[in-house]
Parts: sequence; C-alpha cells; structure tokens
Amino acid sequence: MQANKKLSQTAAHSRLTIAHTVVAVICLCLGTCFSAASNPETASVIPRPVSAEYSEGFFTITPATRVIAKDKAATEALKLIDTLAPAMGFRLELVTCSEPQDRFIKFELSDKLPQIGDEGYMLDVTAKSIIIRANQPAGFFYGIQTLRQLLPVSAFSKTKAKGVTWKVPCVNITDHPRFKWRGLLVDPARHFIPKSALLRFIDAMALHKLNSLQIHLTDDQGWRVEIKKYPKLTEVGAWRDETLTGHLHNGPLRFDGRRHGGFYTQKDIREIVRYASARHINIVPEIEMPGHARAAISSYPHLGVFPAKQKDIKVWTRWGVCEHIFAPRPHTIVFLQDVLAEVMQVFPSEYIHIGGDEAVKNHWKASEEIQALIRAKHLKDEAGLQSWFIKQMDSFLAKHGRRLVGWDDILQGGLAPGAVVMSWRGEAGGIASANAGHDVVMAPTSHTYFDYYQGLANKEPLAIGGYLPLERVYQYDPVPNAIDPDKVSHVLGVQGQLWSEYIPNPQHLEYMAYPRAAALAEVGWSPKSSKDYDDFLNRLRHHTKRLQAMEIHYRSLD
Ligand code: TNX
Repeated sequence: MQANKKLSQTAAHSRLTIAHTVVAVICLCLGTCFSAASNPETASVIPRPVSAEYSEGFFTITPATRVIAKDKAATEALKLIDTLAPAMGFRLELVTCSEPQDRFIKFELSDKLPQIGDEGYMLDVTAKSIIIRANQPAGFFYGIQTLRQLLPVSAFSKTKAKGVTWKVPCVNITDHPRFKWRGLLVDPARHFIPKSALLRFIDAMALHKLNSLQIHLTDDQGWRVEIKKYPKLTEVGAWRDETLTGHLHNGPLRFDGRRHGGFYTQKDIREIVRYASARHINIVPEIEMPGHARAAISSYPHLGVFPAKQKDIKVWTRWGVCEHIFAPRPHTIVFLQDVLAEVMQVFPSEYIHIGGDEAVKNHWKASEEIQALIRAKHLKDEAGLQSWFIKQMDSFLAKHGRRLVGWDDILQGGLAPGAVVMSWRGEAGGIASANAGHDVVMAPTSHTYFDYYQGLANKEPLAIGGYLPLERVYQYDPVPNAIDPDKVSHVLGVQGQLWSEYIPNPQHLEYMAYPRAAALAEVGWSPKSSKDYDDFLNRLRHHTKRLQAMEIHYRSLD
C-alpha cells in the first residue's frame, strides 16, 4: 500500500517533469516567433504594480544599448546586465557618465521620492530610453524585476534565445510594497535542502519581490547548522537513521530504512546570506526552543530534563509533536545563548527566530527538579516558566542589538518585551499582540501553510493534510479587521510556510511553493484595493512561462 502510493507519487512526479519540459520547449520556441510581452495586455507583472500606464510603442534592447549608472546604482545595474546576458547572448555595457546617448537604460538615485519609500521604484519606458528611479538600491532591484517581466518570456531562458527582438512596451510605473515583511519559510530540519537548491529558491523569491526567507534550522528530526563550540550538534544531531513513510496512523508505522541528514557549515551560511542579500532578501534563522529539541538533546543529553534516561535517545525518525524539551537549567540557558551568539555571527538579520511553538510540558511537569525551579523563581506554572525562558533569550538578543521572533505560543505566560510574534494558529495571536503594541507577522495555517494540499488529495502527491488552494492564498488580507486602526502598522507583513515533513526534495519544494508563493507575493506587495483574482490568474497564466523558462517545478494551474 505504502509502496504503491510511493510509486504513484514518483510516477506523478516524472509525468509532471516531462510535461513541464515539453511545455517549456514549446513556449521557448513560441517566444522566439512572437514576443509575448510585446503586447501590453500580456506584460503580466506579478506582483501587480501600484500603478502602470501603458502607451503605444516600444523600447528595444540591443547590444548597442548603454546602461548608465554610478555608485550604489551601478551595483544594481550590473545585476540587470548579469541577469539578461545568458538569454540575450550579449552583455550590455555599463557607463557612468550620462552623456546624451541615443538609446539607454538609466538608473537614477533620488532622495526626493518619499511616496515610494526604501523599496519602491519608478520605471519610465519610452521609445528612446528606460529610466529607473529609486531612493535606495532595493528599489532599483525591484525595478529590474519588473523590467525583466516586461520583456519577452525568453529573457528568462538560461541559454541564448535566438531570433528574439528584446522589446519593452512603453509604460510608466510607480510601485512600492504594501508590507515590509514578505516572507517564506523553508524547513531543512525535516528534509535537508542542499545549498544549491536554496540558492535557486532565493532566485525565484527575488523575481516575486519576496524579501524574507526564514530557515527552520533545528527540530526533533535534525540540527542543520554548524556550531563550532558544540560540534556534536551536527556530528550526531544532523543525522537520523531512517524516516517515517506515509502518515501517522494506528497500525504499524513504516520507515524507509535510509539514513538521512546534512547540515550547513558556517561557510555555507555566509555564502547563502551573501547570495540572498545581493537579492535584497534577509535570511531569518530559526533555532527552536524550548520544544522541538530532540536532535539537540540526542547530541547532548544533559540538555534534556532526564539526562540519564535520555542518554540513548536518537534523532527522531517520525513526524508529529515530540515531548523532549530543553531543561531550563542555568547551563542550558548558557548553551542556547552560546548557540545564538554563533548564529548572530553568521546571520546579520535584525530578526532572530527562536521558535517557541508546541513545547509539550510533560517532562517539566514530571520533574521534581523543574517544579522546584518554578517555585524558586516564584512562577505560576509551566507556562510561566516558558515565558521566563523566552525572556532570557529576548534580553540576550536585545543586548546584541537583535530582535526576538517567536511563534504565537510565546504569548503563553506573558510576552517578552521586545518580541515579534508570528501568528500561525489562526490570527488571534497576531491580533492580540498587535493591539498590545507588538510587531507581528501573519502566518496563519488557514491561508499560508504551503505544506497543505493545493488540490484534491487523491490527485496530489502525498502532503501533510489540509487544503489550501491558490485562490485562498490570494484572498488573504494580513490586516484583520480586529486590529485597532492605530495598531495596523504593527503588522510587518505575511509569510508562507513550507514545512517539509512531506517535502522530500527540492523539486517538490518548488511544486508546493509555486504558484502559491506568487499569490502570496501579491498579497504582500500590491495594494489591497487592486486585488482581483481573475486578473491575477490571467497574469499568472503568462507568468508560468517565466517559471518554466527558469526550470521551476511549479504546479500547473487547474
Ligand atoms: C506545526 S507551525 C508546526 C511545525 C510543523 C507544521 C506542519 C509551527 C510553529 N509548528 O513544526 O511542521 O505544523 O504543518
């Protein structure tokens, strides 16, 4: 039964891959005959810009086109040149002077465009020139992403596209994001994601103007980041003997019998962070505590509540919520702060996520020692102890100029003063926190769990459960009515979660992410007033050709 399911999953996958390849080839051929974006109707920019006024005519990019930019703008301009070169087969020349040129693409740094903020841009395309204006480098980068989408689809090809005229429709765009946190979460703790796949994933995010990638680095099933002071975390904690196949149920569980693991060295992390940063994406590391701690405890049993009993526990091989929890003894606090100190060395992010979710308190309840600790600290109960524990991390991070982020479970027993809350169990936690003056990121299971099925379960590869079709993602509004009008600015934004219990490889990660992440990108970027699902779908149909050209294994539209 399990084997059959697996076989049919694999078969479904290869069908998908073959279908994608065939469609991709056809589209690239078509793209060379008539350039899709030469018609403003099909320019199909995702996420939809705040305003775009198209007019007659085109600008045509040729090898003679000069790119004019200097200083900070030149750094971004080079990214345009780099991204176009493979498909166009030539590198545009960058010049710093703005001598009158016949045909040019000019980057103009401004500090006088308050209406577009730090991430916005203005893009003016006429038959003679393309001018991108921005206050900050990020704005140029997003202007470039829009410009790429205005070009024929073949601009996304990784190899030279022959016979294409690189036309850009004349248009005047003013654009800036609705939210500053436009995020996705990946979960290499459950199934390791090789560095190369993460970099690909970052490229796809950048195209969609997503700017925050949370990496869930530690969990019961694996510890995925090198910590020099505690080498066993990756020597032991990064590997599990085998993995549950299929869902949890009452009958005998089945396992694949294959060792699984991997981790990122600190050198890898620096490379990933640099790569993301060049694409204006902030990497938010997540180190789970006090629950989801089994891989750490299997590496260092004294971190758990019952060290003697736990000395033989192994990295977990199944899914679900595990009761192994860090013991909040002084040396555990020191250990975790040491870990965070190394994490801060390699992740420059202002935001450091400490998890905090699903911390089962059975061990704390059963331990005389922990109960004595609760009394000694004059805390009310285990929830109070969890709150105390999180506050130790909050003040430690604050002392180092960082901000703690946690899942809404950290509301238990009282929120740490500077904490940012990620609302996942619905919106209630986010609403309460925002109204109490805390920053929040909306990530409710109802609209942002991309590990849920995106179609009928019997027609989809095995997923964790749930049902989250594209339209439901698109319809999400990260600002619930129950947030007081003067507290709305505490909603930093929105994030989609790709929990990976049932996402075994990078191709499947892309399948679960796209097109839903494209819908989320529009939720995070475009004004609420311009939301229109049919219009989005029309643009998305064209946009999928770009995904094909980029060889992203997205799920086909229904
Ligand atoms: C809940 S969301 C979890 C994750 C699981 C996910 C599966 C959250 C903070 N915790 O550990 O992977 O459900 O959907």
